[in-house]
Amino acid sequence: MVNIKKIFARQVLDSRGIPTVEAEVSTDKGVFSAIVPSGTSAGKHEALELRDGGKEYFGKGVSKAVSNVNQLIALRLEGKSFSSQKELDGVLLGLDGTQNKSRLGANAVLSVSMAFSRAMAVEKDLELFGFLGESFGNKEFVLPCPQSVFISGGAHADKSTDFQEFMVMPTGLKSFSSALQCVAEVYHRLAEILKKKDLHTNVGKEGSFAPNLKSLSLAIQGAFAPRLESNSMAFELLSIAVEEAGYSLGKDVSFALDVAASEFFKNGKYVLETEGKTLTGGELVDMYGELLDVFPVVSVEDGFAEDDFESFSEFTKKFGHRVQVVGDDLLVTNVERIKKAVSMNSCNALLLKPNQIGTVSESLEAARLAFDSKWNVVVSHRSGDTEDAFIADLAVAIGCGQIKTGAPARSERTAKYNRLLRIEEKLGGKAVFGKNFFV
Ligand code: 2PG
Ligand code: MG
Repeated sequence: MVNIKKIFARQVLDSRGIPTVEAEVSTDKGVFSAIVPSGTSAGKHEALELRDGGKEYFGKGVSKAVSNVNQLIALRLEGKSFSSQKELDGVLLGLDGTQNKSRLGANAVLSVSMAFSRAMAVEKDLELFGFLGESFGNKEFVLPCPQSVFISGGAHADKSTDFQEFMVMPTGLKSFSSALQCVAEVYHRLAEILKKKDLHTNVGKEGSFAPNLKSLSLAIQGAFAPRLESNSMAFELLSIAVEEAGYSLGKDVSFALDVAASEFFKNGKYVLETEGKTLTGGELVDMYGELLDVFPVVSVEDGFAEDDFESFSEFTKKFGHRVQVVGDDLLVTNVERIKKAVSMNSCNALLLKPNQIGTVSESLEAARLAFDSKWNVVVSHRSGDTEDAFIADLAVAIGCGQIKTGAPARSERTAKYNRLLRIEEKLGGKAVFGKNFFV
């Protein structure tokens, strides 16, 4: 039982310099805080992130969400006792009373929900992952395999490629720490390769490189791919980096892709500006098929636009037996949309982002539904993230075996990796790595 003495929120900045909400829940055992992340290529079906509008911070301030915590939520929760996450979240949901958290703001609600998880964990003398695992009904903790983004494009990097994230997954490594070492070594090797080719090594929102690959990719012959254009060029560079760093491509290291295709879906077609192509959903399915034949891609996220369930289904039907098909903007961590995708066989994996839905309990419910549907789950950060490493514990707690949390660079990204190193240490010999991560 947690007795809430005080609730307080303030406006702080996320990693992009954009305001977000930090909440503190005070109990007899201390003060427990949490900070909410925020997306750039956010899905239109996500719960509402309440922003102030007006002049300050170009309309991006969150003072209304902060005062909703300090007034409405505090009034309702202070002096009350709660015995579970579900009970607390149920009260928050009742207080908001809308479908998409538009009264209080999902950012206001989630900040308190996450801070409460930390308070409950300490109350029960558990680590955060222990408490979340208990709430989820999971006893086997699993250290997740990173989906670490090395090259960014799309809305995350001024459209240097059409696809948004080219990621490395050290699927063949045996422990989290060795996987992280591999990720870091390949990342630095990639920087050297880019420099040699006179490409930029400045990093984008998630710590990944954002070279302009159009300049390199005039349909040249690659060492791996017969004909390279800007999007496949990114994988070509990753392949070279993996091998030069001394890892075996396809064995130690595989690739993952977040296309974020809603960003280039125009009038019913997919417009690949950097390649000068306009494709139908079916043609894009075939383009992914060609990439899968050449590169060891094991996961494709948001390959199609956020309401194009049909193209997702076509892709899953053709390639779902050999690749993880992940829904992010398509599903927005929302059980109703997951149910629809399950019934249409549109995906075989859920990208889990607590701020898309707004409470810890609903995030756990979404994960439960995905697992019950024999899907995989990937816990994910946002492009606007913070020093809060909550998702590291969440990934371990639900035992999904995968986490997407950016490059091994920039502190808001390494905060999660470093927390996972500490959890690995705490679990000692019991630390299972990367299980459950593939179809
Ligand atoms: C995504 C995320 C995280 P954003 O599309 O998966 O990489 O981006 O937070 O901008 O939605
Ligand atoms: Mg995505």
